[in-house]
Amino acid sequence: MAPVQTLDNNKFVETRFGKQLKPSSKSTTYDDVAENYDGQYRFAPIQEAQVSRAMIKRYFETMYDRAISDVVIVGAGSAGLTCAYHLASTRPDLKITIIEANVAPGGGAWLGGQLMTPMVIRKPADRFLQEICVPYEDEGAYVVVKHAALFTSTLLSRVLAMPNVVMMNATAVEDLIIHEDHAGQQRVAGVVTNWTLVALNHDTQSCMDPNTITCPVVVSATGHDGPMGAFSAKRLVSAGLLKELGNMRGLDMNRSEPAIVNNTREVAPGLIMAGMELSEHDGKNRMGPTFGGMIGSGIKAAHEALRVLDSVNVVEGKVVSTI
Ligand code: AHZ
Repeated sequence: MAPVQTLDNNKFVETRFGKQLKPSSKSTTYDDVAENYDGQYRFAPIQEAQVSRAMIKRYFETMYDRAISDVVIVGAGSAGLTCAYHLASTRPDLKITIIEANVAPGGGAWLGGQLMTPMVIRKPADRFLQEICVPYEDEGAYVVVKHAALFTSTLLSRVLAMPNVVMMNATAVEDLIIHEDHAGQQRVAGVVTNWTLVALNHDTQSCMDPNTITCPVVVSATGHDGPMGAFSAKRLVSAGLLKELGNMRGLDMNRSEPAIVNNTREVAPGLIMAGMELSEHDGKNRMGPTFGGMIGSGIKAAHEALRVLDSVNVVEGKVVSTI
């Protein structure tokens, strides 16, 4: 499948974590600038409008560009971020856009269980920790990262440093684009977005219309709880594409983790579901505070996305035929 548009490779440099943005070549010397901590620290001069335009230009150019993406990932928890990392590093040519409703990405992966800091990950998902260079203690069947935030902040920084990834946080997916495709099938063809603060206020203000991102594949990893948990699973039901929610079952670590990883799949044409959202869709057990299943599901979702992309022809973000 051809990417929607090619990325400008001249802007990037190869590092041990893959391609990263080159530092800007625009450097002006200001004589009166000084990094001096003896009371003489002096900044380069700036106009307020420069700051505004520096943000606005980049943000809205990015939005314009990503109105057509190759893959949209909904939710930047442990499953969504792992999917983004695997997908973006395997296919640096794909435009991957992450939409995260919260201001702070990371979902529930800033802590382990009952607000404690260590994070438990069952083998073989420890291989992913080695890949992204997160240290851990090996306890045999499982490993422990000293603080869940070490995992999440490392993963987040690796993902955001990749040139083909864009993340829009404080932005909610509040609906799915659903088209009839070339074969007459209902297909998820993108996402409907709004600022989260707007999405949370539809019952206090009259119609505040959303925006859209068109793409051939959506990966939904919105978790099972939180203000918008299991968003796409619930929308599939109300859109008539799923008869009813399976509803997440009680905690069983040994049943849950393999079930989530092995069932991560395209649940409706164009929509792959990953992480704990799948437990609500399928009626699978929860695992509580062990995160190997989220890593495995994120990687499986990336494989599924590539399988879908390789099986369709896409024009302007729309699937026009199968290969
Ligand atoms: O903010 C949500 C979170 O960061 C985001 N999200 C939810 N709805 C959204 C929407 N638009 C945009 N409509 C949305 N973003 O999705 C992210 C979900 O992260 P998570 O950590 O809640 O889910 P996960 O499946 O990646 O990880 C689940 C971790 C759990 S829960 C659990 C248990 O309860 O037993 N065990 C584990 C390991």
